[in-house]
Amino acid sequence: MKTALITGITGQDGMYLAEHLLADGYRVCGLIRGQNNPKRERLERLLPAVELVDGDLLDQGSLIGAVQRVQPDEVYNLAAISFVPVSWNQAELTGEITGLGVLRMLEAVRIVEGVTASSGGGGAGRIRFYQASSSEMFGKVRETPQNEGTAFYPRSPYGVAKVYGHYITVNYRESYGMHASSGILFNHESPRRGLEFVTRKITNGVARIKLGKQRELLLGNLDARRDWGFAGDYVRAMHLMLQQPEADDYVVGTGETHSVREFVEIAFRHVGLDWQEYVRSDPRFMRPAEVDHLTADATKARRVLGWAPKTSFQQLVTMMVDADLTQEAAAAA
Ligand code: NDP
Ligand code: GDR
Repeated sequence: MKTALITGITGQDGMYLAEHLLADGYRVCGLIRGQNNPKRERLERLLPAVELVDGDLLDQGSLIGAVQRVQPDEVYNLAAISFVPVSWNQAELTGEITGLGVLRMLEAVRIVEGVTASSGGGGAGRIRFYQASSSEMFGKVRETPQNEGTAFYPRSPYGVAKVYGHYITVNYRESYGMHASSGILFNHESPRRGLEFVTRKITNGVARIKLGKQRELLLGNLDARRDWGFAGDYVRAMHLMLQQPEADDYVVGTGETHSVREFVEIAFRHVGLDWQEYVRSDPRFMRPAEVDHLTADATKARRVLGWAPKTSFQQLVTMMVDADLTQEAAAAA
């Protein structure tokens, strides 16, 4: 039986990945932070098979202790400050967690395995490492679509921190021969997405408007375009990366791009409403520097990993609206 350690276990991807690995027969351990994390109880209820281990990406000793205790075969580093607007208000903290946190996780693996530079180059160490890199690294895109060779041009402190995380992962692979892979994932969503992200904000807003609990939906830039997929599909790609003989970098996305406006239209239409009657523009949700347009070229992931998304854009939007309708109706009862 293989053992996986997942950081960011309480987040959207952490939960889908844990489910995927448990179904595959893994022992799954999750790093959880804080003395009274409100998400602990929910996680224990939904995924009782996951073993929780205390630790924080800001605390090197706790990460070494976690890797020592768990003795994982695979480490998935999903923890981060992941909401882009927060990164302008808390730029230093974002650098510490989303950027330097990756170094601390890599160091924890390296120290526990006793890997040194002189032992590198030949596939040193047993533990395989996954870094959750992001299409936000492409930012103001240098070419369309974006692949593993596309130059980075991040547009937020979050994107800059992710570029550090990506390159330090590549560097540990090259310096120490570690099996460390970087998944450059494009936006992926689900009914478990946090309410602050635009997709879930829209689907939750649509459900609440339909049920008469909310009158309008305030949004920022409707023209931004993203390559949106379903999170449940994307965690399969993470796992496949760590099953390859060699570590590498992979772009993961659908190759289709849609505007926020299109997402809004489909979501409102699904419940029989005209979005123009409810959506208002609010400058509070505009960003100091925007990422206008992202499209993935996931040819390498398809060819090497045999990975392909199973959920269409339309299915994703309607799945999320339906889930929010059910949840909001139950909350009202
Ligand atoms: P979420 O925001 O849902 O989850 C983030 C997780 O990080 C939470 O479990 C959170 O724990 C944890 N975390 C935050 N700070 C710390 C810390 N100091 N120590 C330990 N844990 C911490 O993100 P997603 O699941 O959506 O994304 C997972 C990863 O993938 C992130 O790194 C994100 O940046 C990246 N990514 C996501 C994409 C997407 O579209 N979803 C696309 C590309 C990359 P807590 O509950 O305690 O706050
Ligand atoms: P993003 O996701 O920044 O791409 O990062 P988000 O859903 O926050 O924004 C997507 C686009 O929608 C526009 N937008 C709004 N966004 C929010 N949150 N709220 C609004 O009201 C709103 N109106 C318009 C934004 O300007 C933006 O262009 C996500 C995160 O999961 C990152 O962690 C991850 O790395 C990237 O996806 C890939």
